[in-house]
Amino acid sequence: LYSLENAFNIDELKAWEQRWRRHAPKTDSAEYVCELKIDGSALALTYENGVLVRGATRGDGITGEDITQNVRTIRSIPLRLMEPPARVEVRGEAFLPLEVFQQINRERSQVGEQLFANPRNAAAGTLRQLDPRIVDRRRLDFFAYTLHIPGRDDASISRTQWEALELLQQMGFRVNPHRKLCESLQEVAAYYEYWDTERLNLPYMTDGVVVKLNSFALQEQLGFTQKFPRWAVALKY
Ligand code: 3BA
Repeated sequence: LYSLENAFNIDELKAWEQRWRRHAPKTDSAEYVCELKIDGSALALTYENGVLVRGATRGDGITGEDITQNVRTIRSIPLRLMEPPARVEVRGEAFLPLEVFQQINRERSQVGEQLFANPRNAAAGTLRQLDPRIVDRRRLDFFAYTLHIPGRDDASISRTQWEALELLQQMGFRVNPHRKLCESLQEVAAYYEYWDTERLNLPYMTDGVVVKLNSFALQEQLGFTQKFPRWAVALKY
């Protein structure tokens, strides 16, 4: 899995826009999809003939860790898909709702176990658990954000990230409802500022906004650096 380039303010967001535009100089207006950046563990799910056959974390970033049995306990991850292509890959973020995180730490303090520093560590620790029954009790949740069908041009499934998110939702995945399609960088900036305070009212932890160019054609034109896609940026709080 690729990682995301970080920006920490609107000036760095503008610099990111100037950089991607140098790689696609003929582009005038562009749409952006804003997604809340969920502070969890990135998961890659593989479905074969509609059946969930593998769930993996990023692990060391190269091989990934096979945690299929644990992933099967997450209620918002469908075990079967209706009318599926032969192979489907879905990526997203597994996370612990804040209330569950606090409950786990209360229980750990009662039995003298070391507390989890934050919900991300708790989610990652839970996914690495050897006993799926413990994972089951911890009520992990999952938001999907990438749909990929190997061997197929992604544009044959949907032409945009916005459509891909709708499709994931139709397939039965939980997709974060606070996504927004923006027509300008100014709208992206307003979304970022709005959620800076509003995110504190959400039942899960977020640490920024992920901004993605909506058009898959433009994404393909921009491609990747050694580490990240040029068509996305994490605007952090
Ligand atoms: N969107 C994390 N990467 C994300 C597909 C790209 C991406 C993320 C994202 C690369 C979130 C890096 C790890 C990774 C799948 C690679 C999000 C979030 N999009 N909404 C642009 O909510 N934390 N993380 N995950 N591929």
